[in-house]
Amino acid sequence: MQLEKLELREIRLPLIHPFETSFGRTTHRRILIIRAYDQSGAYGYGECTAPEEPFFNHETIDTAWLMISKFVSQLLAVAKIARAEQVNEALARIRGNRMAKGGVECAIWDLQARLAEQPLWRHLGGTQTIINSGVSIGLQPNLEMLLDQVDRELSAGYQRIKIKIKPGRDVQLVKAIREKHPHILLSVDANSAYTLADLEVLRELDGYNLLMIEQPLSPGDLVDHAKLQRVLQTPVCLDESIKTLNDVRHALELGSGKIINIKLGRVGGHSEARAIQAYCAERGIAVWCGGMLEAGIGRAHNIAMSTQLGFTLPGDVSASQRYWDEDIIEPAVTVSSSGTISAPEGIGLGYEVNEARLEGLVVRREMVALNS
Ligand code: OSB
Ligand code: MG
Repeated sequence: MQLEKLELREIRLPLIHPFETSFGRTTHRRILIIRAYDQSGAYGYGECTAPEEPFFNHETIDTAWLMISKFVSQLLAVAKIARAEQVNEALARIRGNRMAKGGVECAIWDLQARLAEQPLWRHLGGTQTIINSGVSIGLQPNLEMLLDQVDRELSAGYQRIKIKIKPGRDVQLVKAIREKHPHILLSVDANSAYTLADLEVLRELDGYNLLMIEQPLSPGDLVDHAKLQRVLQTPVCLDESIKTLNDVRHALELGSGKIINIKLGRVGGHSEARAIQAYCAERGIAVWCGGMLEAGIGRAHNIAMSTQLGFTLPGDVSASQRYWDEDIIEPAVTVSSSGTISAPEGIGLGYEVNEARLEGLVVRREMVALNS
């Protein structure tokens, strides 16, 4: 592989339903699509998961665009990358900005899989051809709408329900769902909205047989998460806190949680994600694949990643039709009535990118040369 250029395109895609978390509400996605070209003319696709605003972590689509066009491109040009496995290391000098780096890294993995004429998931060493799927339900306008949404997702077959919570909208939601559905796999995600001052509420949640409590405290608070985990039966799952394999090692050594949510963008791409799942698998720590409201390209990368053996819990990767009127890939991602997604057999991502549809959504573009 000899990289030639990166094509950056921003598309705008309205969500079918607004998605609300403790940190904000999203109605329209602005998504950065990256295409990495080889000298031969072959290319691979990546989707940067940096959101519109810096409320999940520090990154946004605009900071990612700048990082890629100015710094990622420079380091890639100097490194003369021959293999996707080298990208993570070549970009290590850029601090943080993992969603920016990850979008590019994923595009280069897709390119390499296509050059090898293999499905990306096989190329990455994945072995699970059936992926277990759950849903993440945002904060709803009222309890009735939440309960209806839970019913709809369960009838569709999803294996696990996760709901968003925030202070003042937590225990009563969980209690109402548990009364209707005593035995389903149910979890909550706080997106860092609590502190140890909220211990009483978190202890109350502990009484509802939850599969996990995801990211209750601030991203940097591994010590406080450890204090919390010591007094809870329910496993704490870390999302925002995990940016690297080293973060996972620190968290597990401290006892900050028992489950790890892996997001490709947040950890900077497939190499780091793969290393994290291998590290956790060796230690019997369950991992699952998180989501960032991805369009089809990001969704397909999440599916490829989820075929790795360590992904034992149902993830947040669900059907395209829960998000979009029409996805940018064909076929759209679908979920079976038993809540599973099948790993696709086509080469690369295994889904066709609908270039005509994608081009129709583009609002900004830039070509970045990689040969210095
Ligand atoms: O914390 O997992 C999260 C969406 C945006 C930002 C953060 C999160 C989420 C989700 C949705 O929970 C997952 C999805 O459906 O893509
Ligand atoms: Mg989360």
